[in-house]
Amino acid sequence: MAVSKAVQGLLDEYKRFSSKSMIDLFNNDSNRAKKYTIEFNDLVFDYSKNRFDEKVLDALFELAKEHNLKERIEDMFEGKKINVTENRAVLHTALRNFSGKPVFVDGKDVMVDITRVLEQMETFVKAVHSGSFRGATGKKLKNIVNIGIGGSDLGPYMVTSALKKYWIDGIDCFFISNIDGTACAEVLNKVDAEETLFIVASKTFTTIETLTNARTCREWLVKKLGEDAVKNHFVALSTNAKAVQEFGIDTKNMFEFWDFVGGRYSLWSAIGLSIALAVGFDNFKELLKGAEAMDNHFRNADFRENIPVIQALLGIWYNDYYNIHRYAVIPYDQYLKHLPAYLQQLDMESNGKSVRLDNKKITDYATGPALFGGAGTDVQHSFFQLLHQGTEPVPVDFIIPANSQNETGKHHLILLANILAQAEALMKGKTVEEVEAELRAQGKDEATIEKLKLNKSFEGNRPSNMFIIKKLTPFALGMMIAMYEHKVYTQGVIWEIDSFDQWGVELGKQLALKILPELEGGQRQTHDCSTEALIEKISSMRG
Ligand code: G6Q
Repeated sequence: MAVSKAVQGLLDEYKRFSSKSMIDLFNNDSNRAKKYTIEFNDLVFDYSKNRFDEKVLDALFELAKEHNLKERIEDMFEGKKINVTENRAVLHTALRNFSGKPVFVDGKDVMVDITRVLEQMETFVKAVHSGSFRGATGKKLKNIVNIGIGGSDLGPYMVTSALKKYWIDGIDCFFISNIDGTACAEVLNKVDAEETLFIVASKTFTTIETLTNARTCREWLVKKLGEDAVKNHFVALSTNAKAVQEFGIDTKNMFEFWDFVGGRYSLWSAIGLSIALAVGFDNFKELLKGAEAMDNHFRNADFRENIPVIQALLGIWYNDYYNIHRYAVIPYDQYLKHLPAYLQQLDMESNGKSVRLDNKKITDYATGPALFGGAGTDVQHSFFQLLHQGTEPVPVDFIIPANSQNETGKHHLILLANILAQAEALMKGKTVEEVEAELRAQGKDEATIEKLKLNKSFEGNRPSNMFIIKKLTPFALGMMIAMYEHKVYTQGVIWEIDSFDQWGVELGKQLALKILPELEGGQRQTHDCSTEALIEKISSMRG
């Protein structure tokens, strides 16, 4: 099949370059680390431990050019309807636009509504914290329970956990997402109704998990405090005022957002209310400001200095040319332990697509890689074996703050030493000769050396990015999340897919709606014989 000029350029580069080892690149260029490190607002991005040289990078920038990346970035910021299958603009960037400049969608400046809701959020957050908005029995509201799922849960959950150190005194935060009744029960067992604020977070206000959980919480509250208490204990975050009203939440207790905010891009909108309640409005604003700083960087920095663009292009290089279809994100920070789960949705729901923008099925290249991860050093003791010695390399994003929020003895220095050591080990590896020499020096006999030398060697040449922030502040976190958002978009542009729809989640929902009445004892429907047998088995097991 004919390939474009830029793709051919990269195929040629792959042929020329792929057998080269990073260690040689470092040995031949003492300036490599400096050359391939970008510093931006106390964020250091060292991408030197990746498998590329200047010519590869040039070829990747050619690819970006061929896909009109610069114009496509502008399209997003300017509110063009780049979510083509849903015919929507994509303007999470407008939610953190403090420039004073308008942003238009269909001739309307969306900043007017955005500013209004932000002010509404500020007023409400301050009222809860000061106690001027109280529970029905007059007690201050100190338990915040966010009821939402997917984009209406993962962002606020990750951010509130990441910013635990900034939580307002006396406030506690809980998240109910799963339809599994356990999720609800576990939270309701912990909170006192009189002091609890339920936030029903649902863009559509039709999501079965969220509405079922919200109804259960509502019934629980009404049983304890009466129907009239709902107005003091329930607020809604949604685009759907009618459904909010039907549910029984007064729309003056509703915080609005809009179709141009995608679920997984919504933590910057009213969906971030739980964040603002947890850390205070000023810190929420700092989070937005960090994201805005990254937006400006993404929009204006030359691609050679552009963190999300370089991050994305290196990902493309591995995915499309090395055929590595997975990557790992390892934050070395306990507070960031939910970041990989959040990024899983951001990346995999955005770029796990197989239809192009021109409506053609993708048959000759792979799109979004699978993402996994967890907090270091914990995961060093679980899946790092595969990272070091598995048959295929896994590119890694390492993330760490230089300063801990809980400096305790040598803990943070040990953490820092570990992250640096892991990146170095992945890159350098350990040759069979080195292992032999080491074993010999330990006095091992030749038979033992022969038995162990392959097992104890590391082929190395395994790529990683290193992100270091000065400290995990709301601003730094905002920058990093926005960085990943823009990386994902950049890759979507190169793969020519719509990174902002999610049709792939629909089929399972439809089938669940068909199966539910069957499990309730209704008439059996036709399925494949496995599903039919399983329905039968489960029904009999439940008696
Ligand atoms: C994200 C998706 C999805 C969505 C949830 C919840 O981009 O659209 O994860 O956020 O399905 O949807 P609601 O907010 O409408 O309940």
